[in-house]
This record gives sequence, C-alpha cells and structure tokens, in this order.
Amino acid sequence: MIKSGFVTIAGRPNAGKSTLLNTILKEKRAIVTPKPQTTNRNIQGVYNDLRGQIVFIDTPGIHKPKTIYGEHLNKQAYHGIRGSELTLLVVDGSVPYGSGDEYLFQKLKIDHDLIVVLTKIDLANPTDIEVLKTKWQENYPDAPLIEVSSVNNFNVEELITLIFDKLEEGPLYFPEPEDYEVKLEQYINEIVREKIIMLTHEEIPYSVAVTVDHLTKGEKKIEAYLTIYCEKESQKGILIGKGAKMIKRIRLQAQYELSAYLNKDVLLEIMVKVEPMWRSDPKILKKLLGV
Ligand SMILES: Nc1nc2c(ncn2[C@@H]2O[C@H](COP(=O)(O)OP(=O)(O)O)[C@@H](O)[C@H]2O)c(=O)[nH]1
Ligand SMILES: [Mg+2]
Repeated sequence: MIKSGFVTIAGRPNAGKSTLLNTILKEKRAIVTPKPQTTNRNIQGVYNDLRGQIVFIDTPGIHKPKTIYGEHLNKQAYHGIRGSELTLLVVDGSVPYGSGDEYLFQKLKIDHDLIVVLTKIDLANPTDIEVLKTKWQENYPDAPLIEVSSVNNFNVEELITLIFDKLEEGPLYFPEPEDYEVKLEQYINEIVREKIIMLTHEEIPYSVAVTVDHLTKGEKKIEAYLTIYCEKESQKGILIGKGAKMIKRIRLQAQYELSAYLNKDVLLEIMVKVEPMWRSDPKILKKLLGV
C-alpha cells in the first residue's frame, strides 16, 4: 500500500520552514522527484521513499500584516493550508512564545490534521522549551508535537514517519522515481544484513554479502529472492543453524520489519551459498555494487 498526500509547511517568518524542507529532502532514503512541472508554484518539493509520496507546499511566513503585500502573503499561506490534507506548523523552538505566535494561532483555521514541529532545538534551552511545548500542546491538544533540528538532522526521520502515519493510501501525484527499485533492493539488503549481524552475534559480520537476485513488486505484496554469500562451510552452518532455525529467524524478522515499513506483505526466499572468493567475483560484485 502506497501512501501519499499534500502537506503544507506553515509558520511565522524565519521559523525555519525552508531549512526544514531542505533537510527532509536530503533524508537517507529520500528519492527526490526533480522540481515537478506544475502550475502550482507553491509546490516546493516532492519527497518519495519506499512508503510513498509527500508533496510539500511551502508557504510565506504568517505575520501581522502592515502592508497590502503583507496581506497578500498571508492569504497565500492560508490558501496553501486549505489545499492540503496535513499541515506542519513550524515553530522556532529557540525563542519564547510571543504575540506573533498568538497571532498565528488565532488566525489559523485548520480543518485537517496538524503536526506541531518545534525546530532549531539545537539552539533551545531545556527549560524554555518545556514552557513552549506546554503552550503549543494547550493550543492544539490533539496534535502530535515533535522537536527537531534541521542543522543537526535530529528527529527529522521521526518526523517523516509521523507524516506517513497521518497520511492515507493514495495515488502517486508525480511519477515514481526511476531509482525506486534500486532503493528498494538496497533497503531489503540493509535489513537482511542487520538481522544476520544481530542474530548471529557478529560471528560472521564482514565475510557475508547479500544480493537481491529477483524482485517482484505488486500493489500489496513484494517478493524477493536473495542469496547470502559467505566464505566458509562453517559460516554457512551458522547462518542456516540447527534444523534451519537460524535462517528462518533471519527471514521472519526481516520480513516483519520490511512489511511494517513498506505497508505491504513481504515474502523473502533466501539461499545461502559458500563462495570463498565472492569479493573478487565480478558477477557478485556487479549485483552488489551495480558496477
Ligand atoms: N541552529 C539552527 N538554525 C536553523 C534551523 N533551522 C533553520 N535555521 C536558521 O533559521 C533561519 C531561518 O530559516 P528559514 O528556513 O529561512 O526560515 P523560514 O522563513 O521559515 O523559511 C536561517 O538562518 C536558518 O539557517 C535549525 O534547526 N537550527
Ligand atoms: Mg522560507
């Protein structure tokens, strides 16, 4: 199941909205769609990962307007918020709650989901941040609140997970990026390697390679055929385990984690092969490194 949605980034001027968006688009598993051809100039970035697609709408900072142009900017922000299904309300976590925040809160009429994002947490003082948190939790008792730092990349991945939790199943508004499948293979590989290392207690960490030999990707289900290469028969013995218990645990735990993340059923077929020279086998290296 693919999730998707339009998400507005709103807040006061200088709150850290644009910086946050840039940091999100640089996340590890992001597959960024190049700036889409669209008539909606407000669309600032399309974030894709294996879970789905988030179309971000950046908005001008909301402030007490002193000019007609200022009013126009505020209107643009309200318009962006109305056109989305989720709003990230970005608040500068390094300054105390003030009249500008109260103005924003009074003006915002949000009829959909909201996440309060306290940013610049790297600059914040722990006591002040507690006061600020309490205040915004009183303003929006039903909304999740998360502290992030765009500069230190703190909690940004957690924020993306929160966004996907809020979004529903939906279409890809922009075409699936070309490297989606490469990313998917890399992720499956990463999770299987992680389970091997965890479950075999690092008895065979670096002598093992995992390749994804075949992948079928359906709406609701992903099937992957994998090979684990090791260098010695003894390692193969550990990987398979007594009564094939080890390989089963590796497979089940990897399947469980992958399906939770991908929102789909995941079936893995895993073979274990001894290949003393896998590090210098061009066929295996090609699969591993794509070279
Ligand atoms: N230390 C720190 N500075 C930040 C962070 N996020 C944004 N800034 C800085 O805050 C200022 C305003 O950020 P910007 O993203 O332009 O705010 P916007 O007006 O809401 O889009 C810039 O100088 C940023 O470098 C952060 O997480 N930590
Ligand atoms: Mg900005």
